[in-house]
Amino acid sequence: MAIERTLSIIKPDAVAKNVVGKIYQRFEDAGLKIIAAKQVWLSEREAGEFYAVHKERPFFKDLVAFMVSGPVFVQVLEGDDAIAKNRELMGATDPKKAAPGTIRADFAESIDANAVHGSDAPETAAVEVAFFFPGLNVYSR
Ligand code: RTP
Ligand code: MG
Repeated sequence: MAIERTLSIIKPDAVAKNVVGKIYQRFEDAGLKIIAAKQVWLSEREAGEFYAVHKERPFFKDLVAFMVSGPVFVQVLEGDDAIAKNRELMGATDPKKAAPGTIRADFAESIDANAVHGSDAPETAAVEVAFFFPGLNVYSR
């Protein structure tokens, strides 16, 4: 399996719930290394740019409003099959449909306030990592 990097965001609801450490523990227990991390409070412009693929979707406005409602923690996870592994740890987008034991099943309230974001493919992971950590390849090792 390939060593990959993926972008993870702990969204405002989970930060407000004070479960950042519990979520980090799940990444580490699954063998994913947190190779970069920072807390940021996104502007509307940044959140809109980050989720630009969803610009035409009916939920876009609510999504952006939610993502700027408080600070988030952004991290790069590295490990074998990191993109799929992180998506598995996260669970389904709607926490009501998320498998038991996943982050969203355990910590999320609704499809809007769903605790975490994770890149969904190698192409989006590369773009999203560069969006938040432009110097990463230079400085991480
Ligand atoms: P994310 O991008 O945040 O990791 O979530 P995801 O891949 O599981 O879901 P995605 O389809 O990319 O949607 C991005 C975020 O938009 C909100 N959403 N709301 N009301 C709705 O039908 C709806 N669908 C999506 C969710 O907060 C989702 O995380
Ligand atoms: Mg997505």
